[in-house]
Amino acid sequence: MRSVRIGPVAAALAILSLGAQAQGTKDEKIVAPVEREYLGAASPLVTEPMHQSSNPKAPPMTEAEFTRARQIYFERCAGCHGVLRKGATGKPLTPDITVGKGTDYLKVFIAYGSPAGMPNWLTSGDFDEKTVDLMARYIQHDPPVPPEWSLADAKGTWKVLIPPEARPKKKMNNYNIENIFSTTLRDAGEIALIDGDTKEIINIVKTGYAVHISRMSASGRYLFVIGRDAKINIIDLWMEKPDNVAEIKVGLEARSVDTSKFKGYEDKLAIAGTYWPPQYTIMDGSTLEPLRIVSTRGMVVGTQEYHPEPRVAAIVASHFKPEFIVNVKETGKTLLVDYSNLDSLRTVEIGSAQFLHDGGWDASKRYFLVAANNSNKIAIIDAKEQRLAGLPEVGRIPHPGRGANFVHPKFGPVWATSHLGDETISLIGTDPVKYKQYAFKQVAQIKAQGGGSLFIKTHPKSGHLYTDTTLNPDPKLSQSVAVFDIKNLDKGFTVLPIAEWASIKDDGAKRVVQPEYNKAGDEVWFSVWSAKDKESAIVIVDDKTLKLKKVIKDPRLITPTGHFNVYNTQHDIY
Ligand code: DHE
Repeated sequence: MRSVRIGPVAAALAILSLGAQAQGTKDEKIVAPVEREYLGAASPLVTEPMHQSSNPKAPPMTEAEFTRARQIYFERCAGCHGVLRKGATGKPLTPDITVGKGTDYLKVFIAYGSPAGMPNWLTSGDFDEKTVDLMARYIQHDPPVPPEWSLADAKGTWKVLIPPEARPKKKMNNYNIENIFSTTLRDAGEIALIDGDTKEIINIVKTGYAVHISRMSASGRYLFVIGRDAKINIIDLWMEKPDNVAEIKVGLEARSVDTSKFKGYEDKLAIAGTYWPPQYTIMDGSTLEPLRIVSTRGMVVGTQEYHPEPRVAAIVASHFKPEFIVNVKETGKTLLVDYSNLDSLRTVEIGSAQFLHDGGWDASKRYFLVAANNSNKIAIIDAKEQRLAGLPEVGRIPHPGRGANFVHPKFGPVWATSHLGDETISLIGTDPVKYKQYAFKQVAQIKAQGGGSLFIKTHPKSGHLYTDTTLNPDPKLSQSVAVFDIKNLDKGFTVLPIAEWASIKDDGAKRVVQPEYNKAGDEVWFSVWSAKDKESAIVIVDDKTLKLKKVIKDPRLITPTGHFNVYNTQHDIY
């Protein structure tokens, strides 16, 4: 193990304090690397110019050192500690806290990490001693603030490539549009449109940097894609060869997009939430013209303390009212934004728990269930009565994607989530009429393969429930999935060796991620995700027999991760 040079008193103090944290459970030691890997993606803010303001109480830094440290911070640290270092899933690192601790003390934490999740940057080999020292000094200076993003900024990036009047008046291709898949090609900044019937690639479309999710318009014609750099593209599936028709950048960093689905508003509006600046933007649904920007800065649920950068996580469109359901991570609030009058915007604010992340509808599409991931809870929003229906405790770091809905023989309709931090699947009852005693409670926990799970999925026509273990440190688990028979959940699971079935020759990570059904609900697609210079693949499983049906390989399939079937995404079927 390499050592880091620090003063003896500070070292003793720091190690004492680390010792106290080291009593974390065995579980925590497994969770830390899994979570770190998940949160560790470089922020697009890395390349944004920012002003250096020096704190006279902090150790000096040259401009070159500050620039280098800032770059490392946004590549490695911002995902957990926040852009302004006010703390998110990681601890706050503002000068009022860090200056008092001093450089030597901070160096120990950076070098050796903590069982609560702080990586051991020196001993892992990621940082050398000089970098540890650089970062310990950097975090004692005032955090540089990235620029804001106004309507004028958004308009400056807005391009209508094909105006609505020049677009097809009817479908101009022979594709079975409802069974097209949009697959994220994460590190290529592209999506692959794949024909679900023939398994052929229809088009590879350029999108934003490290593209994140795809969503469908209510009519099923327009596909919306958002990149981590907050660039949105609309793809028109009616074109002879479906392609981009409009694009815009709604900020500097983002993850979520959706479109209006309430009767009378189909395809009319789109919305995107940003991580930076912390706000959401409502746009025209066919051109992406930005219409309204609303900040999410405000008070945290419970403590009612001000938070300067509450990031926007999952957004869904309500089926009950002309509303977008906007989940704000750090404040732990869900905003029901009425889009029927953008000049007089009405919002219902529902507080639940901190770090809202991802989620989906129950089968009736009345209740939206969203993971408050670092609170180990699921917030259940009643979209009809605009209130919190429940906030059950689940396993460690729930991560449902959109979750999975099925009818349990005893508990009736349930919604399920898997977890990043443990091997369980939690079932939550969702029928308050016929199964009142189980509604909005965790009614069962099933054991699956292991922690590090990202997504779980089923389909109304399927008798199976699939869950991945993408981020499990054991390659056997990260390269396979577990399948349960819904009628016999107690009987355990079958393991499908998805990566092995892909027959990839090289030594890539081959992480298996995100089960997604085809429209008929009789096939399940998985990505086999390796680094961008290694071979990846898509593996399709026959849902009835659980046998391999098809492997799609193509040099253009670079880092495939999420995939979205048009019909299932359009109708929120999962
Ligand atoms: Fe995601 C959904 C944020 C890392 C694949 N991801 C989401 C959503 C959010 C989010 C807020 C919900 C969007 C919605 O429903 O409107 N994701 C983040 C992060 O902040 C995080 C942890 C770190 C980062 O730097 O981005 C992160 N996500 C990842 C990955 O590493 C994944 C596995 C691979 C990738 O492509 O980047 C990944 N996230 C996905 C996918 C969904 C998603 C496939 C959509 C799931 C669905 O079924 O709808």
